[in-house]
Amino acid sequence: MARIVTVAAAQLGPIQQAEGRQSVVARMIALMEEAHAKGATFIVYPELALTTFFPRWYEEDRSKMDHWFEAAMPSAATQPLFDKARAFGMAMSFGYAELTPDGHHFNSSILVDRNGTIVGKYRKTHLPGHVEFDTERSHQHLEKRYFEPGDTGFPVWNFEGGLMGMAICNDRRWPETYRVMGLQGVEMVVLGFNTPSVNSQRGAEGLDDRLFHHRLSCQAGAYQNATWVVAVAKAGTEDGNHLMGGTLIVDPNGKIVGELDHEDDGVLVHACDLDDTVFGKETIFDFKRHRRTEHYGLITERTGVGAPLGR
Ligand code: CDT
Repeated sequence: MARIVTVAAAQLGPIQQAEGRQSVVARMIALMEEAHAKGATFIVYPELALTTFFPRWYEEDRSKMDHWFEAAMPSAATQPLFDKARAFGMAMSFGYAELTPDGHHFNSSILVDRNGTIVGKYRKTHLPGHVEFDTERSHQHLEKRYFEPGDTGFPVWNFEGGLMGMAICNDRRWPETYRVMGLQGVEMVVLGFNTPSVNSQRGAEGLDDRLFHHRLSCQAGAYQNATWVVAVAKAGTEDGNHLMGGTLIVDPNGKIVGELDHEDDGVLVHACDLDDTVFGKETIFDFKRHRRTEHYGLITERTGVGAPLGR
């Protein structure tokens, strides 16, 4: 029997620094209305959905960036989104900058059930970029300055009738992200991203390459773990800085079943059958039968290559 999750990947176009949370939440609600009209029961928004991608801006005094963070969730500004989701019976996931009561800063995302209850939280593990202002780069990417590495690991949740996991942006490039969830039987991974369309350290790596790496990562993660992957962009030009689009949904066979071709607010809806994960999980990626853990120790023992070889 089919286990269908009709998911809406809700891409956000650019959010300028001057745009307030209330305005962004109104845009998110408009996307939710469209998703509901198209039959979706689960909506996924991007990483840091409520604000501009602020880690591109350097600030000497880190505490001056706290206004980009949410000290409570739901907050006054996001409560209307939670209310609308509950009224529609719509489950949702979105990313935001989290400031904990004891002063920790995380790049987080949440799973919210159809009653508007937060049932899962994930904190980004693989923070890209750098800590200090880097004059060598064409633009800054200061996630390592403003966030701490997440402390959640990669849990999966019983959610919407299946096993659901979350990742955030750069996490999607790392096979470990999917495999840790795959080893818990994950059936759908949802993730948001803010990806500059040019590599700040290699200008020749532009939009085509960036989209290629994005698709490659999501498709490989999906196929090698027999899971759906829903990847949602914040896209377009934010205060002169371009973020690529490429919101897409990948099936457990690694094939892209839908992709947005613009950089504005928009939804991509697909009825995902979680039972499509079964064939891969019971055959070529039946981990229990085929994995050889005796040879994988380096994966957790070592972070990087030891001595540089061959040069
Ligand atoms: N937000 C985020 O993680 N962006 C990264 C850019 C990496 S370049 C320093 C990404 O992986 O898309």
